[in-house]
Amino acid sequence: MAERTYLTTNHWGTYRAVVEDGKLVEMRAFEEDKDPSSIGQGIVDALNAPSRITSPMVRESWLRDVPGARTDLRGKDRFVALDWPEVEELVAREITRVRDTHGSNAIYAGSYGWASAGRFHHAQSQLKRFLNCTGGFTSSKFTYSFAAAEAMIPHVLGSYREFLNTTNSWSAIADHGQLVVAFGGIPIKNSQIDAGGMGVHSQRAGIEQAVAAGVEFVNISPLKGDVIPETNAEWLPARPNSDVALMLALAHTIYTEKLHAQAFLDRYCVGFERFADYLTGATDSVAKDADWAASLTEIPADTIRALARRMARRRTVVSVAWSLTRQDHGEQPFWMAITLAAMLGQIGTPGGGFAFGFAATNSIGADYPLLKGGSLPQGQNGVTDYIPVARITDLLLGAGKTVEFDGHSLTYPDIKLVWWAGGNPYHHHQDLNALAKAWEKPDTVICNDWCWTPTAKRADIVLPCTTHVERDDISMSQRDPYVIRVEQAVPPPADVRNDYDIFTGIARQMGLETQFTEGKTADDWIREIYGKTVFSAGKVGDLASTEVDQAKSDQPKLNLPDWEAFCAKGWHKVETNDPPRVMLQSFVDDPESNPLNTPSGKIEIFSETVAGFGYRDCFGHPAWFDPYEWLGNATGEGLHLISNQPSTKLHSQLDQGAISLAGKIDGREPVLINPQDAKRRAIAHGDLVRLFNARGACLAVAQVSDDVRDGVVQMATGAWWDPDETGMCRHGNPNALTRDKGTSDLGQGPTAHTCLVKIERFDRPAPAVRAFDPPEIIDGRQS
Ligand SMILES: Nc1nc2c(c(=O)[nH]1)N[C@H]1C(S)=C(S)[C@@H](COP(=O)(O)OP(=O)(O)OC[C@H]3O[C@@H](n4cnc5c(=O)[nH]c(N)nc54)[C@H](O)[C@@H]3O)O[C@H]1N2
Ligand SMILES: Nc1nc2c(c(=O)[nH]1)N[C@H]1C(S)=C(S)[C@@H](COP(=O)(O)OP(=O)(O)OC[C@H]3O[C@@H](n4cnc5c(=O)[nH]c(N)nc54)[C@H](O)[C@@H]3O)O[C@H]1N2
Ligand SMILES: [Mo]
Repeated sequence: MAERTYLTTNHWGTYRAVVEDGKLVEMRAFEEDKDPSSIGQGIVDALNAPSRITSPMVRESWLRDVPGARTDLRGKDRFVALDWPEVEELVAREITRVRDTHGSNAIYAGSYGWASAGRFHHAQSQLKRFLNCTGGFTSSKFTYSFAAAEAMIPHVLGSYREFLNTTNSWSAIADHGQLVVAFGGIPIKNSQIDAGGMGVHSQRAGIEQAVAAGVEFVNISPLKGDVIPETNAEWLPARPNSDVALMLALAHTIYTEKLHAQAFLDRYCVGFERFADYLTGATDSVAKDADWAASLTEIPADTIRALARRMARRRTVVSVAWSLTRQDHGEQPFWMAITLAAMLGQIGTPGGGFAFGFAATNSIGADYPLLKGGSLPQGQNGVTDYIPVARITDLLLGAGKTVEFDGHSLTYPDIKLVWWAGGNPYHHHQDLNALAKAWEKPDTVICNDWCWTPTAKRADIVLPCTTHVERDDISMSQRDPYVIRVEQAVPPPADVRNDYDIFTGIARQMGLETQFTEGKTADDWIREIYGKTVFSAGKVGDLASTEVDQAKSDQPKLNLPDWEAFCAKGWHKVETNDPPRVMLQSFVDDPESNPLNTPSGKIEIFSETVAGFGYRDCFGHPAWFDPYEWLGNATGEGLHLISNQPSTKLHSQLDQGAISLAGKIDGREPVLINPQDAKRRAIAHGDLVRLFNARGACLAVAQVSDDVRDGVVQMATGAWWDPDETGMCRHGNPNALTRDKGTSDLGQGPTAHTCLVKIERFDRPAPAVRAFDPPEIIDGRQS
């Protein structure tokens, strides 16, 4: 059979898409990638499954009546398949109506989500550029990944992103480090992916390099499997959400035994004394010592003291997983980790200091130079209203309501139109039953996607787009050495379009085509984006945005091939011979000449700015706050639910594909439960169970295992939400159970990892899973 291969990349890696007789049959690992992820295979059978959306659609009541009609039928109504010109006209008319009657801020298009990895066909960039041409939209700030840190850490270090991208590398830890204390582990499952795609998977080799060099690991997590077995890590199964108590106790031992680096604190930090008064209990009569923490964390006091001494004696990295920010008071763990590392005095040394999120993506811990990729310009947003990203339900219900956020008061606009392209809020948001109620509020919901996700099913207008294997693009990640020329492998279904073409068509209806396209084709834009990448790489090649930053930057120049040479080979690997960079080294070498971008120019262990906000849930220094629900206040049969990232997919993407389906049991999500907890509830391995709390319920299949500590159950995110009439998800989406509350007035981040549930055997007949069924569709096409 005639076989052809095409190079393609998405978040989970680079592959040779194998096409036989015009059909995608396999995703073969890119020959450079020695540790490829199987996630990419999921596209093969998903591509043209019944869950594929093959033409534009409008919800029946919306079409028959007016915008806003029977919004309670979203997700239940039939859809009418229409021709593109008719749908373009409907959309153009609706945007114009909402803008002219209510103002552009009545359009919410934060449109949070991971979409696909190509630099040009990036759904959010396309949507935002388009809406900016129409007058703008209410946007969102920060990410679900670590919103609390995005708000908090700039007050402490002057920037967050900079320190995310310059995390100590595994090679530096292998050469100089001795101990990695990993709060939330170093979960290899998560390193399969990267935001902009990647050429090769390097995380496992990095960890193994450190292991081979004799570096020791401590895994502080409810899950034993949060580190690879090769690390031989000591497992401290602390109670979920108790990390700050543990860090405080480590700090207390280090301080009271005078193991702390006073000279470092004096020269590079401000406010340690005020923090120390809290630590010792001088301010609140509670010494945050190992005995105090032992009851909160369920880690013995002697173990805590021994670990503190070991940390002070060794070259130690204090590593914090991003998950620690996605919990109540998620501002505190990173701040406290920085404080602890400052007390050890090893910040700015290779193999010491702190690290945010090893293995959270492939590139964190890699040594490569930072590549600043070009992107599609989004233009100017005429609307200044925004929300902290996870306040979507609150926004839809709360027109005119005022909320606190990082020292500001924000007033919610009245949203009439919601537009999502490249995200799945019915996967990512907490308390989905509450979201579904709020979702009835806007007049119109528009969704661009390629498959019938729960969000697409709950839209009024569905605009079907191409997938990453159906279009040309280029792909690159900031800390990955590969730039990939993505080739279209197969044609899309006849009535499916690139997001760019979808927006071009609507822009044409509104007389805005030239403004949107600037007269350029997709190919023109892709080439232009590559050109910008070549330019910025040659000029400086890093994150530096101003001339001053660029002049100061120690980043080497990177030379990329010209467009023709790049396309001829299909990919390019950026190489430099520079030694590994060390986070904060220039600051530590010369803090006067290289101050941090904080008010004091130093690390702010006490922040006058934050103290000045006067928040009751975030003080001027890191502190312990009881989470709103956790094992510390659980009554009766309450268990802590960890809904972490799935190993078989990226969020909800490709949940309908073979790789994700193979990880399910009888088509449902597995839930990990400890033998003791299972026995107490007469639950056996493989039983169908119901998880429930006051917010909702879902089904799952019990997997009894010692790899999860007692009192905790673990269920990955990403199963497409499939509620029955009572709101119980038949498929196993944990966001049926999680609470929708902000981390604090400072960050307002999501708090999925703070959640108590009960669990029982489900002895009724098992209901069929309908998650991947398309809605009922009637054909309204003229042609
Ligand atoms: N309980 C719980 N919930 C969580 C988390 C947790 O730990 N626990 N984690 C949170 C985190 S960190 C995140 S980042 C979020 C992730 O949440 P999301 O980013 O919203 O999840 P995805 O499933 O990646 O959604 C991307 C959507 O884009 C679509 N798509 C892909 N390519 C294209 C394209 O080219 N064009 C268009 N128009 N659409 C496209 C996909 O089909 C998919 O529906 O989830 C959050 N939710
Ligand atoms: N395969 C795959 N990889 C992914 C993703 C995916 O969907 N699939 N998503 C990507 C995205 S968008 C993000 S933001 C990152 C997220 O990266 P992380 O935030 O690191 O991801 P999680 O898997 O939610 O959490 C990591 C581990 O933290 C532990 N944990 C949870 N709560 C606590 C706690 O209170 N204390 C302690 N000590 N440990 C705790 C859990 O056991 C969990 O396995 O992953 C990325 N990588
Ligand atoms: Mo994320």
